[in-house]
Amino acid sequence: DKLYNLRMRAAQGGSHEQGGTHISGGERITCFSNIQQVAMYLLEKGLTHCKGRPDFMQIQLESIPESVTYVQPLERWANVERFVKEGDTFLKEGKTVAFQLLEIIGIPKKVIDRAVEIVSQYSSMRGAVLIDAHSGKRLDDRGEKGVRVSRLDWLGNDFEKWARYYHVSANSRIREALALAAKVNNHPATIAELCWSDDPDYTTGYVASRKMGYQRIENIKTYGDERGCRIFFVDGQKDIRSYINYLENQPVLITW
Ligand code: PML
Repeated sequence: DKLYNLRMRAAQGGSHEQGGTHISGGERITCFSNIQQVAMYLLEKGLTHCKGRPDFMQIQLESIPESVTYVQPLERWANVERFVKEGDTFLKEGKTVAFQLLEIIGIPKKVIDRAVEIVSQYSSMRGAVLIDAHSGKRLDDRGEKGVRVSRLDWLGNDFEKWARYYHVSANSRIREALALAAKVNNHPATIAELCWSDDPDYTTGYVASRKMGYQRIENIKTYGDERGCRIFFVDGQKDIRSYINYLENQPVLITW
């Protein structure tokens, strides 16, 4: 059966191109008979974002001609609280925990500091910043826009099955974050991902990698802070153009 990608983006103060502030975005892959339902879901997501009312929204439908890649969710799933108790040296503030995890994965401290400094130059980023895991140099040339990971979703009810198995509440935020982390970390050029939300009310973020799975970190940012962060630490030896093409264009369905 033919598949379709639906993509939503919403902004305030004009469109993104006009310099408006990005407030919400979303991606889903669906079959033809579910397009309406998925479009409603994205419409609601864009309208009810806590950052405020959008005055620009775009929902785009496209058919997916390329063959789909099926990817498993990251193997390990943990709330770092559990990790903290096991390791017991990590009884620290969220960001410190995140940076220590990244160091364990193999990202040098100066690269982490440089990456966070690069992201904090922008007030509202839509996409991800790609950072060379060895040199700390930015590898994409997308400025404030960043690289937007697109064409991904869970297959059928697989997220609900996964959530039931792990006793995780089946909310859409975790659904989307896990799918994105699975797509991004499935590519061999990704070494690790660091993410926290631009939603001022949502202070949980994560560090994801093939090495350590998806590690959720509470209190990774201050309540009320509207600056999000999405950094991919990348093996700079790999072909970056084909990596970006994978992130933006390769359709991926997460199966469990
Ligand atoms: C976002 O929705 O903006 C990113 C949220 C990342 C954390 C999701 C989680 O609770 O595991």
